[in-house]
Amino acid sequence: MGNESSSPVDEATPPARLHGRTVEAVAQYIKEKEVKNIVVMTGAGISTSAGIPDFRSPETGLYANLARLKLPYAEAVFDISYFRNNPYPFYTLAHELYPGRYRPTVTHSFISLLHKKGKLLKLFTQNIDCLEREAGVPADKIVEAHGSFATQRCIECHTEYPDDLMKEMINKKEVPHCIRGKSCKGLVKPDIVFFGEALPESFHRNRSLPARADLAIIMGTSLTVQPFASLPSLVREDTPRVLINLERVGSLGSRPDDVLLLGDCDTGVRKFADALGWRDELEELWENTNPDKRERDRQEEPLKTRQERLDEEVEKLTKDIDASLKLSGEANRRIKEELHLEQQTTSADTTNLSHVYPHLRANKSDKPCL
Ligand code: CNA
Repeated sequence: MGNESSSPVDEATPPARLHGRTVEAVAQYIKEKEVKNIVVMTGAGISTSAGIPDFRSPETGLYANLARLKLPYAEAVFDISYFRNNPYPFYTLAHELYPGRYRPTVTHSFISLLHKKGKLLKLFTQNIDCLEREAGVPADKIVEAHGSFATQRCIECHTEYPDDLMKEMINKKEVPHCIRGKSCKGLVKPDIVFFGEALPESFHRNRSLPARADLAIIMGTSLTVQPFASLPSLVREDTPRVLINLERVGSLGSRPDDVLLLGDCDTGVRKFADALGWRDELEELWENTNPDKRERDRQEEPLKTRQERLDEEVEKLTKDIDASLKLSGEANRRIKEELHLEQQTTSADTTNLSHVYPHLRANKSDKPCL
């Protein structure tokens, strides 16, 4: 399986599962077969439109722009041996890549929508930017194959380093050291997998999932970093695979049910959503990640709450008044009855209440009773 041919499938070969090698045919397959187990595999290309450069795109990629960090070779920025001697280039980059500075792309929202629709089996991402979480994909649906900025620890004694301190250090562009003090002065590094480090245990634990998928979607990756790059080949031969990427990569396009959507991811997922009839939902979900909208919602919320509180207050007061009017009506009735009784009894009767409620006697309508 891992060594499949990468030459494109003959155009004349008909697909086995799909009605055609188009995104519309994939949408039809999802609906007709009620597909629920979609595995998504992603890389840096899904975050480039958020403003985070990928590694390998010529001119715009990170590797093409690392000259300012004066590295001996571009990959050194993520090399653990190099980091031990010189952590500054990594921390310069970390300052730029740190989560919280970027908005998820519509492609991240598309993955989130797959989850909302109950169709996402697992997302395997090589990205460290945490934008999938930001877009609403739950952590238990994500395998961060190359780790992420979510946690960090000392590279010597592995003591965890607090999140708030890390954020502070990255913002100040300072290099954090182990919090154990004199006993360990090790460098602290986010739990991002560097070259020369093992992949997280969750990657290995979930590695069998592509074989269980009934559809695989591969987006924004050059599929050059192993072992991640071999994941698409673990998808069963008769399971459709969709590639949404600027270029053809890996063995995608070599099987009869491979569909290639070559171009940018955001355009690709919009086309996919159109074919599925999910476009409005997708745009709405993405709009919810817009910080301007979040800010507007935040500003409107207290106003709404104030208005709601006012409405509730008015409603409560109305009920109280109604209740007390009803009560006083009943009380008045009782009093009137007692006063009426009083009239009929002798003035020496000790049960008479006219001395207690003199105002009732003054009441015009009550006059006949007096
Ligand atoms: P890569 O090797 O840089 O490849 C990116 C791929 O995406 C290429 O094939 C590009 O043609 C393609 N691409 C770029 N922009 C778009 C776009 N808008 N639409 C469609 N396709 C596009 O990146 P990989 O993820 O394959 O390499 C694995 C590395 C990259 C992992 O170790 C990551 O940690 C690392 N990385 C992550 C981030 C991030 O978290 N956002 C950023 C940069 C690098």
